[in-house]
Amino acid sequence: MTTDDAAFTPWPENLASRYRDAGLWSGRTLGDVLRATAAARPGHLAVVDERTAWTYADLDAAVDRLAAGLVTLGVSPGDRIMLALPNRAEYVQTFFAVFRAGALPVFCLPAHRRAELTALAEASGAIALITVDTHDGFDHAALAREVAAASPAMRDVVLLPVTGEPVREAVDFAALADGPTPETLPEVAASSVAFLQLSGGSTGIPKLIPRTHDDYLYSVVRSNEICGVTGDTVYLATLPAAHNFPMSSPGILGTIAAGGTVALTLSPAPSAAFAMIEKARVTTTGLVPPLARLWTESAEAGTDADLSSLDTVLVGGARCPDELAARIGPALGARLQQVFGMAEGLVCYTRLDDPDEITLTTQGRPMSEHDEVRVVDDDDNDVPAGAEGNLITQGPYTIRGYYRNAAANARSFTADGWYRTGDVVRRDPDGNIVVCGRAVDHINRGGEKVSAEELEEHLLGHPAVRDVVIVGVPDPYLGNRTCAFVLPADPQAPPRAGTLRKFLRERGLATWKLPDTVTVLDTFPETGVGKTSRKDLRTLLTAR
Ligand code: J2J
Repeated sequence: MTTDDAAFTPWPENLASRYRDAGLWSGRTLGDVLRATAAARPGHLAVVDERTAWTYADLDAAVDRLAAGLVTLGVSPGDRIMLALPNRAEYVQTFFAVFRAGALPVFCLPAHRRAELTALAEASGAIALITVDTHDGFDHAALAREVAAASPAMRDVVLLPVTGEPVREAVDFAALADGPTPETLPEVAASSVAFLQLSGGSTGIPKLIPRTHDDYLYSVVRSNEICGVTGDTVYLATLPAAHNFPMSSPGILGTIAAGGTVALTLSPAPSAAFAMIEKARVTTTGLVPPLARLWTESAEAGTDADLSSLDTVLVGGARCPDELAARIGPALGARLQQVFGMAEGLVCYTRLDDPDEITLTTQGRPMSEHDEVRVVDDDDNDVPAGAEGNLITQGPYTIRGYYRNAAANARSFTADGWYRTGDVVRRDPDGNIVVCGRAVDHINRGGEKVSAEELEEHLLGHPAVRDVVIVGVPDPYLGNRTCAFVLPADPQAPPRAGTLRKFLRERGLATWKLPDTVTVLDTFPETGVGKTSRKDLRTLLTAR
């Protein structure tokens, strides 16, 4: 690995001054936003989960105490801190505290396991991991210790107890969050990197996405305008809160910027989520298509829960089938808003006053008039209007480079810094985008992204596997399911699906990445180009 890879690639000066002059980059930090809302409406309910309810005054003070605890622990401005927390009120407290300590949260998922967390620790150089002791029957404390032991830069593991058992060898969250109100916290510049988001379906060195306070806050405030978020909004974060979608489209941060209420559920299942909608009078939420289908079917079958407060349901993360799009609104008694976004930046929305034909069949248009999008062929030439092509983009909240990853930057950005989304799209005359597929990289499994290459590399480590190709196959529920086509080392003793899944689990992979099916073949189909191209093979196997 080279040591001089840039941690952050700035916008070219002409664009940066344009965004600043237009007032898009406001010079405020995410920590400032919470401070301002807490001053404006201290008594308003800020965050509610299954067992906690905090006003803005409560939240603001809790954030300050935890920030002070982090500073006392030795956290310095610019440090990276991994967060792998379930959707609880303390999650919101924690990332704001890390912001106010001047450090950078690395938004990991509670579903991440050893393979992912150690790779993220190495790529980010994180000095601490904040996680829970147990969640969903899994021992996160043991995992955290394994990750810390394997990560030289990591000094501390902070555990948020769920069981109430004292946790040895780790810093106790409650003690850390219970310190005195700090005299001073570091000054944080709005132009600095606020956090590192994760790119879906990364292979090898994880692609970490550095987002600044200025650019992210703009995306959040603009999302609020388009999604009609106000101080009366109650937003339900039911997807894992670390994802860019529930964080910012308009999400938790949008709601806090507007002075609304954030509700969180540990589980997105209709039973848990519908109960919270009724309890907190939720108005707005964001769902991936498989979850939208589950909720829709559940509501169509009849529910006792009172969903009448629900006003807007955002659906995105993967292509929402037109058939499902038409059912969501009527079933849930809410307006559907499609969102096509990415943690690297660009977010497109259908508008609340769009006619049905747009809302139900397109993924919307860029949220900012300063977003620049092009649809190009493989040589980066613009395709004719309305034709399919690769989407590339630049704008006031789209990154110009990944965090310390020159190889990924060379692949994912044009020479003049436009981001190659990897999405194949077409645009209608009004600029509405329809997502047609993916050109590269990952399988979109119901909104969670799976890297075919990463899985292939792991499976090649199994002695019974001579060769393997991972393919995404259309699935009515997930959009795509993950299929492994395997050539066995010994045709008399082909590996079984269960064995391979167990093997991947033991290698420390998150469950959503395990292949849904394993098919053993004698040979791979000929690609007709002599040399075996995995991409061609994937195309062939998908066509099967
Ligand atoms: C088809 N594909 C979509 C959609 C994302 C809001 C909403 C989603 C994300 C997200 C996000 C899609 N139809 N409606 O960050 O702020 C696929 C595309 C895209 C990739 C990005 C947000 N919405 N996708 O999903 O970083 O392939 O962000 O490039 O996780 O998801 O994934 P991610």
